[in-house]
Order: sequence, then C-alpha cells, then structure tokens
Amino acid sequence: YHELQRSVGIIGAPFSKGQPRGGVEGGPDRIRAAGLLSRLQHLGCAVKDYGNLMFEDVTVDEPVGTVKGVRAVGSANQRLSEAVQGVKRDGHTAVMLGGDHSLAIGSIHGHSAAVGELSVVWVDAHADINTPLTSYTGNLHGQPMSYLLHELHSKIPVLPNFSWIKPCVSARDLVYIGLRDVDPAEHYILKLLGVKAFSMSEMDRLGVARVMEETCEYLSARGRKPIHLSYDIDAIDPSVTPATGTPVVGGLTYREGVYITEHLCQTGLLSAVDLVEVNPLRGQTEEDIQSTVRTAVDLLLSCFGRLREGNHSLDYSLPVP
Ligand code: HAR
Ligand code: MN
Ligand code: MN
Repeated sequence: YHELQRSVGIIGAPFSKGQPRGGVEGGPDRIRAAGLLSRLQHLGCAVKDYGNLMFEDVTVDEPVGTVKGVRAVGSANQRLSEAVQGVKRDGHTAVMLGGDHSLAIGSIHGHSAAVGELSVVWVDAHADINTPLTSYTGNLHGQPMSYLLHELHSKIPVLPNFSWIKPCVSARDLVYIGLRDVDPAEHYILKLLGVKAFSMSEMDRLGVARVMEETCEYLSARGRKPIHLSYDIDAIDPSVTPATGTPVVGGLTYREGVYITEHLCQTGLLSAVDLVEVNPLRGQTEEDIQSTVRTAVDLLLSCFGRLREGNHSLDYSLPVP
C-alpha cells in the first residue's frame, strides 16, 4: 500500500450570509481546534493553513426578489474563488472549511478556473440547485449548483455581485449522494438534466459500497477529471451530526459517511474538498457540537488517506530488542 505524500492547503471561510442562522461562521475555527492540522500531518500530509478569509462588510444588501444576502454572497465567493485558485496554483489539494454551502459557488468556480473541467460529487441531504426564481426560502445556500451548471445558465437572472460567476460544470459531471429533502423545482431540474443522484432510497437499495462503485464508474466513463467533493455535514444523520442549520432525519450513518470519503480518496483524483454547514451554535449540548466537529474531522482525514483498518508510514520498521 504505497502512501503518496499528499499536500493539503486549508482555507477557512467563516461566512454565514447564505442562510439565516448565525453560528456557522464558527465552523472553521472549531474544526481546526479539534486537531485537523496535526492529525493530517500525522497521516503524512504536508499541510499549509492559509488562514481564514476576511470578507468585505456589505452594509446595504436588500433582497433581490426573494433572494437574501445577494451582494454579500457574491462578494464573499469572489474572494473565495481567488483563494482556491491560489491554493491550486501552489499545488495543493484545496480544503475549504465553511461556512454555509453558498460557498460552493466560489470554491468550485476557483477550482475549475485553476484546473479546468471537473467532476463534482455533492454529498448532502439537499440538492442546493434551486434557481433564484424557484427558491421558496430565498436562502442562497439552497442554490449554489444552479449558478455553476452550464445547462441552467439561461434560467439565472442578473444579480448584483454575481456577474463574475461563469458556469463551469456540466450536468453529466455531477453526482449527488444522500438526498432526502428536495424541493419540487429541484426534483424537476434533476430529472430534466438527467443528473446522477443517489438519494437515501438508493443508499437503502444498493448499499454504500455499490453507490460508490457506481459513482466512480459513472464519473470515470466521462474521463478521469479532477474531483471536487462538496460535503455538507447535514448529509450525515442528525443523531451523529446535530450541530447544523437544517438537519433532516434519515441520513447517512457515520460509517457510510466515512466510506464515501475513503473511497473517493482511493481514486487519487480528489483535488478539492468543501466541508460545510457545521454550526457550533446549533447543538443542544457541548457533546452535540463535539460529535459534529469530530465527524467533520474524520471525514477530512479519510479524504487524505486515513483508513479504518489502520495506517503506517512507508519507513516504519519494528524496534529490535
Ligand atoms: N431546499 C431548501 C432551500 O432552497 C433547503 C436548503 C437547505 N439548506 C442546506 N443546504 N443546508 O444543503 O432553501
Ligand atoms: Mn448543502
Ligand atoms: Mn444540506
């Protein structure tokens, strides 16, 4: 089992204006405080922490139609896109710690600007593919994929601070895993575009091993493009990861959640990872928060080679008495 030396560039994105609940901006620091960096280094990764992004204060940000926080989200994501491009140019696998899931706009945009065509694996209870015109809530964290897909470009109105966003993902290069709370318009879009989706029903029918086999088969049939993994912590069951803004019952077990990242790691194609929607203010107890944060760290470690069977470095040798 050859362990290649991976290098990881971490960007903190303490941003919450893609949704109404405060606290999710505390995700990056909580995840770091749980030992992410040192544990990645113990795995043999070279780690560079780019720190937390500073976002422009957008003071006047009236809703555009029903959509809230448009200017703030547009501007924050433009910054994030540039930061991700920098991390990719430095040669690292990019890790973006959110923050809410509207940040996938900048993360995927920047990733694609740096490396070209991508495969996107979106692990989430939600499809986050509402257009600004279909969203019931007006929350931008329920919409990021709609701005990124070529096929939806003609359905996206002009929005302030969004003009820099160019669609960069094809519907055929997108796979969803874990869906269980999908709005009617989102369901229509998934069917219309023929997006590959493994909802929790498929997880029940096929099991996680087949879901991951089929995911990777499907993606590799379209060429071995770099993979962008966008992992919303609410994909995991709220009994394990309760500290998140929009928990939905019936989610992935811890084991299924980790299997997904172990499997994607083995492809050797993971090129950027988002870990979003950890909200330390949404837990009822400190244990709720810790369980959520610990799971987030474990997901990231298995993206970078941690195996449940155990690991050892190439130069390990037994002590001689
Ligand atoms: N579909 C709903 C909306 O558009 C709910 C989105 C829920 N938010 C997330 N995203 N956590 O994964 O607002
Ligand atoms: Mn999401
Ligand atoms: Mn979600």
